[in-house]
Amino acid sequence: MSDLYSQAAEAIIEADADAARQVAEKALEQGIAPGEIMAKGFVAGIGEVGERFESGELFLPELMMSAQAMEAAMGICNAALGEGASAKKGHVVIGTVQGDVHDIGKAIVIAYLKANSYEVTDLGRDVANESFLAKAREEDAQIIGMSALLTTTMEEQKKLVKALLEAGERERYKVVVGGAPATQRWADAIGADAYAEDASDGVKKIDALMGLR
Ligand code: B1M
Repeated sequence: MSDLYSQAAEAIIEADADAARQVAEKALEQGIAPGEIMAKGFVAGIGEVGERFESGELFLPELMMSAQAMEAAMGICNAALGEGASAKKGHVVIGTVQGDVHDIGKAIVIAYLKANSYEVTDLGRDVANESFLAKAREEDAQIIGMSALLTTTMEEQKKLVKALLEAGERERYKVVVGGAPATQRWADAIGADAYAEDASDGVKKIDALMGLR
C-alpha cells in the first residue's frame, strides 16, 4: 500500500495526469479510503512540488501541470466520497478569496463536507467578499468558509469578518478560515470563529460550531 502512496505522490511530481487517475482508481479498488490516498499520496506530492517551485527547481508551467494532475486524481477520489445522508446538518457557503485561484484544497474540503451531510454552495475561486456575503444571505447559510493560499490574499479573510461586524451581522454567520498560510493564531487575531487545518479538521470544527460535537 505504501507503494501506492509513493506512486500517487510521484504522479503529481511528474505531472502525469493519466498516471494520477490510474493510481487513484487502483487505490480505491484495493479498498484504500479516498481521503487516505489523497492525504498520504497526492497531497504529499503537491506539497513536494510546492517546495521545488519555491526553491527554483520547478517553474510555473510545471507547477500548473502538476496542479492539473492533482485535479484529475481529485475528481476520482472526491466522487468516491459521495454524499452523506439526505438530512443536512447545515449550510456552508465556501470559496477561495479574491485575487486567489488556488482551489484544490477547497475542493477537498467541499467533498468532505458533502460526505458528512452538509449542504454546500461553492462560490468558486477569486471570490469578492461582497459575493460571500450576498450568497450567505441569499442561502441563509450558517457557515462561511474562506480559503486563501497566498499571504497577500489572506487579508480578505480579515476584511470579511470586519464587513460582517460593520453590517451588524457578525452573530449571524460563523466564519471558518483555511489555506496554507492560515493558522489558529491568525483566526484568533482576525476574530474568525474557527481555523481548519485540513478537510477533516474542517468538518470537525464546523460540527462543533453547529453544536454537533
Ligand atoms: Co501557487 N503558490 N501560485 N499555484 N501553489 C503556493 C500557495 C505557494 C506556497 C508555492 C510556493 O512558493 N512554495 C506560493 C505562495 C507563497 C505565499 O503567498 N507565501 C504560491 C504562489 C507564489 C503562486 C503564484 C503567485 C505563482 C506565480 O504566478 N508566480 C500563483 C498565484 C495565482 C493566484 O492565486 N493569483 C500561483 C498559482 C498556482 C497554480 C495555478 C499553478 C496552482 C493552483 C491550481 C489550483 O488550485 N487549481 C498552484 C499550486 C498547486 C500551489 C501549491 C504547489 C499547492 C497548493 C495545493 O493545492 N495544496 C502551493 C504550495 C503549497 O501549498 N505547499 C502553492 C494541496 C491542498 C490539498 O492543500 O490548499 O493547503 P491546501 O488545502 C488544505 C488546507 O489548507 C485546508 O484543507 C485543505 C485540504 O486538506 N483548507 C481549508 C484550505 N482551504 C480551506 C477552507 C476551509 C477549511 C479548510 O474552509 C472551511
